[in-house]
Formats: sequence, C-alpha cells, structure tokens
Amino acid sequence: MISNEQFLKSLQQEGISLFTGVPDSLLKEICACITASVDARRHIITANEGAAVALATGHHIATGEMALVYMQNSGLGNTINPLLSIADREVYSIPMLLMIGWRGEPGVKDEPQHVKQGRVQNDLLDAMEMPYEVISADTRDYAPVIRRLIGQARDESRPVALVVQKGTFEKWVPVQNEDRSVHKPAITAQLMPREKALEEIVHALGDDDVVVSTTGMPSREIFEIRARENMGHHRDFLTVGSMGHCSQIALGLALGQPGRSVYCVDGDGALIMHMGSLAIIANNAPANFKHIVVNNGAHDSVGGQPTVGFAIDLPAIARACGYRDARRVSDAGELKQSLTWLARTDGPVLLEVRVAKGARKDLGRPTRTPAQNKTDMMSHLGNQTEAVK
Ligand SMILES: Cc1ncc(C[n+]2csc(CCOP(=O)(O)OP(=O)(O)O)c2C)c(N)n1
Repeated sequence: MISNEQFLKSLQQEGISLFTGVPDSLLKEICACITASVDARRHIITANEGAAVALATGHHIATGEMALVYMQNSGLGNTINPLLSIADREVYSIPMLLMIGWRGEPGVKDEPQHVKQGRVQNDLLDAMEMPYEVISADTRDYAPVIRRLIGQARDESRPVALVVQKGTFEKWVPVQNEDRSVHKPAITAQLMPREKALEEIVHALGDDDVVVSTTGMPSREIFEIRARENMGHHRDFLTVGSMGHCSQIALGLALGQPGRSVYCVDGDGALIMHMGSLAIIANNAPANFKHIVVNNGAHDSVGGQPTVGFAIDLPAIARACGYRDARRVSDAGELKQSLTWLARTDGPVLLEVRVAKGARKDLGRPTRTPAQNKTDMMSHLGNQTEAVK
C-alpha cells in the first residue's frame, strides 16, 4: 500500500499547489491526510466535481501553477462539460491532475450503481482523449508515475488523470494537533444520530406518503428502518446514485402525484452539490413537496469530510428561493413537533434537521435491487412497469 504522507509529498514536489474535489470512500485515507496536512486555503472541497475543475482552472490562470482535482468516478460525469469546454487543449488548455477513485472496477465486487460506471470509466477517459495511468496498492514506484503525468500536463498544457484502484492507500492515522485545516470537523456530539432522526421521520409519515431519499447512508438507514418494522419498501425511492439529484426526482413525483405528499430526504452534501434545484422546486410550487435535509455538516457516507452545511442558513436559502416556509431543528423533541408542522403545511416547505456525524458499523445495504425498488414504487402508485426479476 502507498503511504499517504509520501504520496502527498510527491504531488507537492512535482508542483501541485492546490487540492480540490469531492471526497470518495476509496480515496478517504489520502483525503484525510490532505485535510490534516494542507493549509485550508490550499484545500477546497467544492460543491461538485465540475466546480473543482473550474476552480483548478482559475488557480492556474492566477498562479501559473497546477491543482489536483480528486473525485469518485461517479463524479466524472459532473466534470465532462468543464473538462471538454474549458480545460481541454482545444479551448483554454489548462494543466491539472485528476485523481479518480475507481469504484466498480471489473472483477471487484461493488454496489449496482457503481458497476457500469466502473466498466465504462476508461472508455470515457479515452473518448475524452484524456491521458491516464492506473495505480494500485502494488504500485511501489508511484513517484515516476506522478512525475510523468504532471510533466505531460505541464508540457502539453492539458488535464491528465490518475486512476486509483481500491485499497491503494494505507490507513491514515492522524497525529494529534496536526490538523491544519480551518474547516474543523463540526462539533456534533450533542446532536442526535442521523438514524434516530430518520426513525422519527419514517414514523411520522402517513400511509399514502412517499419518500425520495438521497445517495449514501441515509437511504441505507431508511431501508433498514422499514425492514426492522416490517413496513415494506414500496413507499421509498432510494436514490443510490446521482448524488444531488434526489430533490428533482422528488419534484417529478410531486408534480405527477399531486394527491399525495412527497418527502424528499436530502443530505447537506447532496443538496449543496446541485443547490440550484431549490429555486426550481420553489418556482414550480407543488403543495405536496416536503423537503427534509438531514444535515451533519459532513460527507458522512464517504469518510466524514466536512461540508459547509453548518456554515450556511439552509432555511433562509429555501425561503429566499421561494419555499413557502422553512425551519431548523436540532433535537428529538423539536423534530417530532416539526414533523407535524411539515405534514400540515402546504409545500414547498423545508425542514433542516441537524444531526451528529457517524453511523452504525453494521449498517447494511438494500437487499432490493434498484430496478426492483423502482418497480415496487411504480406498482404502489398504480403504474404499469416492465416486470423485474
Ligand atoms: C457525483 C458524485 N460524487 C460523489 C459521490 C460519492 N458520494 C456518495 S455519498 C457522498 C456524501 C454525501 O454527503 P451528504 O449528502 O452530506 O450525506 P451524508 O453521507 O453525510 O449523510 C459522496 C461524496 C457520488 N455518489 N456521486
């Protein structure tokens, strides 16, 4: 395995002077090392991966230097437009190093939403004419790989990519008092666990209400709560991929099913990733749209890296976009009362629930496939759909 500190040092020695991106579970050790070791002004977790490519572009124009843009391969889609229409050699020709976590690599067991992405990833890079190299835990001599890639980025003034296989980096153990980031992890100890908040939310739902929940652990927890309580899974659309888009899936449902309440259970990282969707929801103003943001100030599902979730006023943002009303709660008593308020108030309406970071170690994964999940919900809504085994 590769030492995080040594790897970071190699990047810095080759001239990387800004670190940016959206975290990934497969890169969580190196991301944690960067967070702790690099000054916060030189490490910026962006709203989405495309924004990181744009930030790297601005950094190069301002300094003549190069940034590292890290992401899970799910984020590659968010980068295609800025890569091809800004950074590409045929446009502004901007050097940068992408570091891509290879989820769903063929032959490595992974969740359904990662399988195809992992299979087509290198073809996508080829189609973009992106030079790339792959490293793994066995790549002893990674320094020449970094040198070669960064050299090519600089000489040809273009983006290049480093693809990282699962298990490449050593476990990163923080040295006390070493954290140089100003994005200190949010203090969440006194807040309720996310799973407890989700339990309250599920209990408050009516039989006809449906849920569209966000990518990562919140959906896994909702699945387990429904299983534990024998409630069935047909009322919940668990958005396993497409981080940041669950609110627009919920908008589609709310507009198409005006007779029932649609609860969008969002994450702070996901909502911030495509925050413009709030304005579109408000403008369409479905009275049955109930937005709950479970805010732990972190990308908890991929390692707990900080978001700006606790630094912004989400209810004020929702109101400014045109939501009819919005509230914040941070304890279980307030949550119960506010869920009654949410059920009774015409939407679009938003409830921010501040919760603690962290999840159960033994949290499982949905046992219904995404296709079964869709069919279950469509049948529940009385819609024809193709049969799924
Ligand atoms: C486009 C994209 N980028 C990155 C990821 C990897 N990813 C999955 S869940 C997640 C964090 C979500 O954070 P948040 O919405 O705050 O929910 P939490 O996990 O904290 O409950 C990330 C970064 C992804 N699935 N898709």
